[in-house]
Amino acid sequence: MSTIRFVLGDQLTRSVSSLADIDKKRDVVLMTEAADETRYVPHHKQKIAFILSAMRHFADELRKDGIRVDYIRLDDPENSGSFGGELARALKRHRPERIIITEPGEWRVLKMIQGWEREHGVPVEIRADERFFCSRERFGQWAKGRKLYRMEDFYREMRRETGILMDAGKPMGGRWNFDSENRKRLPAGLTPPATKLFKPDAITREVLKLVAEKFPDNFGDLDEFIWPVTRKDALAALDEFIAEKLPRFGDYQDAMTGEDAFLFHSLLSAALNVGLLTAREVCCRAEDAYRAGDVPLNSAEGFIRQILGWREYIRGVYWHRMPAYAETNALNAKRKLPWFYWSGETKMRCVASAVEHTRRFAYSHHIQRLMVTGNFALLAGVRPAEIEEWYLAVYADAFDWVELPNTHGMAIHADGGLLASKPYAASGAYINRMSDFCTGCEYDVKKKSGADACPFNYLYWAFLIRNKKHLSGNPRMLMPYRTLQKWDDERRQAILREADAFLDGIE
Ligand code: FAD
Ligand code: DLZ
Ligand code: SF4
Repeated sequence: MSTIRFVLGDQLTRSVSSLADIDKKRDVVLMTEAADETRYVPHHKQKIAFILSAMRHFADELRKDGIRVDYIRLDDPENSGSFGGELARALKRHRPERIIITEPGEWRVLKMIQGWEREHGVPVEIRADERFFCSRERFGQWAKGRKLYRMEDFYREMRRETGILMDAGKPMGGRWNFDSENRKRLPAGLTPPATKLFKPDAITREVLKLVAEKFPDNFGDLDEFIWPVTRKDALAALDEFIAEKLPRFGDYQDAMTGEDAFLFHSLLSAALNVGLLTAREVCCRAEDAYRAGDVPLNSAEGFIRQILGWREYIRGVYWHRMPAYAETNALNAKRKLPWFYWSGETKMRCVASAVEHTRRFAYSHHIQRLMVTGNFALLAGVRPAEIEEWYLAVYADAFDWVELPNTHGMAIHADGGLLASKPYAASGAYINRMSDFCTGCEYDVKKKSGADACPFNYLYWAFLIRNKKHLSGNPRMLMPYRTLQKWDDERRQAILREADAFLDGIE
């Protein structure tokens, strides 16, 4: 039976389920650069270039393996611009008896694919994406009957099931979690090793030119293109991370500095999310390095928890709760996204630095995303859909299944606490403790109010006052609400006025 095997831009794994049983003589792989996909949010230029270059390299690798690939380029004059349109054209060219595709990473695309059989009159088999440790069904079993989902519970089950970092049924080192040892500020004099960057080859250079011409007004720079676009390069990035950075990953996981966007982070999320690496091989490499005595346990565990724990958990929540998940707005957040998320023009040095890293590299690390840009959006009450679109657009690793729960649930608490037990709201003191941003900022992190006070300070208290009904009963929020209780009404009103004046000023 001849088959079209449709491979999407984030399915660039030779063992992806849609290619598992390919008949090289009769089947054809369809891959398409689709204008609709490049513009459903205003993607960072580097994100588009990364995906298109990785797709073109993957198509070449399949061809070298003797597989027939029908690859449609963005600038092909016949290109209809959509997955459905390109499938319709491919059906005329190849007249297959069926279509096989691995389930996509977005609810929006899944709905599209589910309509194809009816639309095109050809059987469509949608296969599970087996590149994750936890299937959608397995997550459903775990979530069943739980009112609240907690990553730590899920993570322990994943450790038990996979045996990763386990010894005779017990967690290695006698503890599940070494998070308390992973909160160090970067000490003066410690320079993180340079991050391996990849010199664009001819394919990437051609894509960079195409993106520069077709998307001149999109956010982001193309000058420093940092992403591995082949499996070979992604494996080299993994090797280098394990050898050079993983040993200190744990200690400085939460640290931030304006001097270095990458610190001890792996920069592997983009390669993982498009399929150049698998989660299993990355976790196994980290575990092996620990077993060989090359990295301490707090680093190996801290890193593995991000992938085996957070990444799998986030995906589980997405598929288990969509589409209703995206619709909630538990804190009734209504403000527009400030323009400085795009321009970087703000006196808040921490925010300006996160936006600068984002613009240069389509990257900022987790704590910048969560505790700087995410925290600001939470405190300011930015409308969920607007801040979610920003995160989906600006990061090379951003796909809906992973971006949405991280933003909607973890960063802005729009799911009312389904995913995180308390909002990640913080005043300037947290940012000051974990970074060097406040030194040299025009605002004073020690000041609680006044024109030169750190805006995170009064925004934090105003956020708590505004959301008292929703949050004061949360046992993890008792401390700040006890403090607030000691304030008289006039003081609370003054804070609200100051916060509103600042936010209105931005608008
Ligand atoms: P490292 O710090 O080296 O971590 C190792 C790996 O762990 C990452 O490569 C990633 O695969 C995984 N990981 C770590 N934290 C998470 C997490 N919370 N959820 C899922 N995987 C995780 N990650 C994305 O891959 N795509 C996104 O679109 C995305 N959007 C985010 C939006 C917000 C508001 C927040 C707070 C986080 C978001 N994250 C997202 C999670 C995390 O910030 C990135 O995975 C990480 O910064 C990628 O950099 P790294 O590869 O250097 O990660
Ligand atoms: C994000 C993206 C972009 C920018 N371009 C393409 C593309 O040209 N072709 C493609 O197959 N996929 C692209 N993607 C990823 C999709 O938008 C979407 O996230 C995935 O298909 C989900 O599995
Ligand atoms: Fe950010 Fe406030 Fe520190 Fe300035 S003082 S860098 S605004 S936390």
